[in-house]
Amino acid sequence: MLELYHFHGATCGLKSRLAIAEKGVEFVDHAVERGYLRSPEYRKINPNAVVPTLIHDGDTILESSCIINYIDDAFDGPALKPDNPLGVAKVWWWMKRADECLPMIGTLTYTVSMRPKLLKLSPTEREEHIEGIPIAATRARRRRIIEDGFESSDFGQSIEGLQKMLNDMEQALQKNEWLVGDDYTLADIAMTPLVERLHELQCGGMLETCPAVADWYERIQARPSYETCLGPTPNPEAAQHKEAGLKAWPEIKELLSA
Ligand SMILES: N[C@@H](CCC(=O)N[C@@H](CS)C(=O)NCC(=O)O)C(=O)O
Repeated sequence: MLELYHFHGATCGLKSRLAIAEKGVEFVDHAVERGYLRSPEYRKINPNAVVPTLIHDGDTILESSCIINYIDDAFDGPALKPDNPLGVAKVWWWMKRADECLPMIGTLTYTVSMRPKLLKLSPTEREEHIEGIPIAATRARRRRIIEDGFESSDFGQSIEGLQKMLNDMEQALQKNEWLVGDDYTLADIAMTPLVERLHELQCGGMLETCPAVADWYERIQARPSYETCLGPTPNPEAAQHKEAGLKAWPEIKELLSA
């Protein structure tokens, strides 16, 4: 039995669900609430209190890149990696890149959309929220985001890093239809939720200089896996992201042109 723990609105959760949908694998969908991630019950299976968590016949697999690679290797269905070592290395390069960019998209999401809610908590509740984050680096970053908002050094660095990510994608997609050649691979899956979140946060303007990425994103949206994952269960935080993103865009645009 294959089981996936995720929450709707989690970028890494979407990554795993896209891989499952592309392979056409049956799974038990444990869509949980964010709050559940910190429960002792969940922390027994994922001590980092994050999603995704994949459980296959009782074995637990953590980390979204390891999860999508495992799904590709363990199940029948279309291959999501090339059949040659160089192609596989290129796919891993993008998966590593997606992992590096995740804290940046998290910083953007929290600064723009989640921070206003967190600032409404009482000082004790806010402290509980921060101290409840098991990973020290994430905890420290969350504290800076809440305290300094758009002024945090994390924010500027993340915008710069995400624009660099889009520029790298643009270079690859000027040459090929998909990130690694002519076939859709795990590289495309890994990058999809990051570009999806930029759109949710109304940062589509960042793609103005990246026409090939914009075209790629249209091809991504036309795939049945996109509809399977986001059609019936769109991100419940999408409206909040949109409203907050529209307000934040002038600030982001200024940072980009600095
Ligand atoms: N490196 C981990 C990162 C996992 C991660 O940070 N997941 C986020 C969602 S994308 C999460 O669960 N955050 C908990 C929260 O927002 O409370 C992976 O790739 O699986």
